[in-house]
Amino acid sequence: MEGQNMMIRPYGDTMNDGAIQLSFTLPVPHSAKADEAARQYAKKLGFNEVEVVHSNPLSDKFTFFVIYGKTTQQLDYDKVEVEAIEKTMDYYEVNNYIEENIKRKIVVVGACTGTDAHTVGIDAIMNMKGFDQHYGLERYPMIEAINMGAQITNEELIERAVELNADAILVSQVVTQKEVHIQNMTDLIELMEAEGVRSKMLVVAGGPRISNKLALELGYDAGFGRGTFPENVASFVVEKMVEKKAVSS
Ligand code: B12
Repeated sequence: MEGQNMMIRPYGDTMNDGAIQLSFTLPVPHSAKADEAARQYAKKLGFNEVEVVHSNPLSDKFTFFVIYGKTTQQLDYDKVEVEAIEKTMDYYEVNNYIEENIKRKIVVVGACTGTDAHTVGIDAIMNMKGFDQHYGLERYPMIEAINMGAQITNEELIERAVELNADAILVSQVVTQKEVHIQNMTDLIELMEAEGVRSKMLVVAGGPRISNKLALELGYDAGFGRGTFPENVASFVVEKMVEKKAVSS
């Protein structure tokens, strides 16, 4: 603590020493010169007391480095604001909530869309066996969960959701190279709007680089990032359904 506000800086060996470990790859062969280039580059980034603690050739033209350095930058923690969905019910509470408030099974259709082949994220949310001891949506007695897998086109996902009269669509986007996720996520919403189905179901996105803020900006109802558990998204969906019903009735 400094003054009134809580100023923070990374912690390494001693409080507020600003010690950071970073890693990067340079497009040069592994050599003493490459190590020195990595050290100088980290200094250019503003780090002090820079040490190259590990370097390894990735190929004959690329080298990977692990660097230790110290920063003097600090942040006022009290001024940090976040748009994340933190409140959540557990597995049992979600099922009870659906029974009491929706009084029927809800239908959720999920997929990892576009050319993205990463199934593990959407499986963690939907698979019966779950993830990290948290049951996936397929396990919930009050949820009919359909996991379409990966490399599903937006058209296929919408078609399936409409066919099943889904309450919510879950979209996973893991690859973000060249902002491909933004394009793909935007296309989904535009297609749904063009087909007149956007207002009929909730649309939720997730992935390691998806934030709630980004998802809202792109026209989604919510976005979930790294470390999400199935009950986080289940809680959001069922509460939002009830909230929307209350507004429309
Ligand atoms: C396993 C893996 C693969 C496997 C995937 C196997 C499979 N069946 O899924 C294979 C080998 C096929 C693969 C391929 C590729 N991969 Co890959 N892969 C990974 C790796 C190592 C782990 C991903 C993973 O499974 N994480 C575990 C899950 C549980 O975490 P998660 O996806 O974040 O999901 C959680 C949350 O994000 C969230 N979530 C995710 N989706 C959703 C959806 C909803 C609705 C909600 C609510 C929440 C949610 O909840 C989940 C649980 O908490 C990562 C690196 C890493 N360590 O993350 C790279 C990584 C994702 N891959 C990467 C790349 C580049 C590729 C390739 C393009 C490589 C290539 N040049 O061929 C190809 C992609 C091909 C393609 N067409 O998509 C990059 C992506 C970079 C980027 N930002 O775009 C990463 C980050 C590696 C890297 N550092 O470069 N990959």
